[in-house]
Amino acid sequence: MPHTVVAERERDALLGQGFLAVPSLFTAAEVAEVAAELDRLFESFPALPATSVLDLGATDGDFGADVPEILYPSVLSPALRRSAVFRRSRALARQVLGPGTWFRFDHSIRKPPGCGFETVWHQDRVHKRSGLAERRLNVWVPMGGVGARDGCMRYVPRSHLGGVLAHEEVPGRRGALRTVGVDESAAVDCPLPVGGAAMHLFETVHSAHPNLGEGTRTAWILQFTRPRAVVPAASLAHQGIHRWRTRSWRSR
Ligand SMILES: O=C(O)CCC(=O)C(=O)O
Repeated sequence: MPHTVVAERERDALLGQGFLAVPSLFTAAEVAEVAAELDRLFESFPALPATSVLDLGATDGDFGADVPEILYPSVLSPALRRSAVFRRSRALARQVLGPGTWFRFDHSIRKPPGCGFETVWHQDRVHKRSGLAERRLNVWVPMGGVGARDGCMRYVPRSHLGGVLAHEEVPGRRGALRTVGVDESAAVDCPLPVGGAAMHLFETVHSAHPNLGEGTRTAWILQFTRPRAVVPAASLAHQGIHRWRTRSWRSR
């Protein structure tokens, strides 16, 4: 595993701006291996355990038809955890956040062709209930090339420096909390070719475009944490609970 995954100046840019897009972290074959696992899981979406699935679309939409999301796909499909994409993402997170950085969580969000739902502006930290000090990094890996038309990520530069901002519920959208008053004119789109990844910190204000393109947009999102404690008890407990809840599905 490479010790240095991105150049030091890229690391500095990520820490300074709160996000970074890297066009070539993985080979197309490495991404294809992950895409095949995620496709297999999305094909089984209606049969997945209830604790493993969400839909980020309309509250009155058909569940799973708008913006299906799978929680902890790497628990449902352990091959993902062994993939080169996982291993290099973890090495990258350790390079950025430092030694003692652990895998926290993964999920996958799919936007079918013509999906008109943006992922609303938010800070990931707003979803963390405990106020424990820790740093987190998300590595967002698209399964194909993406631009603004087909659902790439977008970020507000330096928005990680202003603390946790006010968020509001979004009428008609499932589970969405939106940052209040985002200045979209300051936002930066991060289009990526296949093999690229976009990264952001826990406090960075971000969103993803709707997918108005012809292809399906699927992203695998890996989150890493550097907790203050040597052993990240909360991360391990969270993963353990999810393993327990999905045990019957995995043993089929
Ligand atoms: O893939 C998306 O639509 C949004 C991803 C996201 O919000 C995240 O990685 O934190």
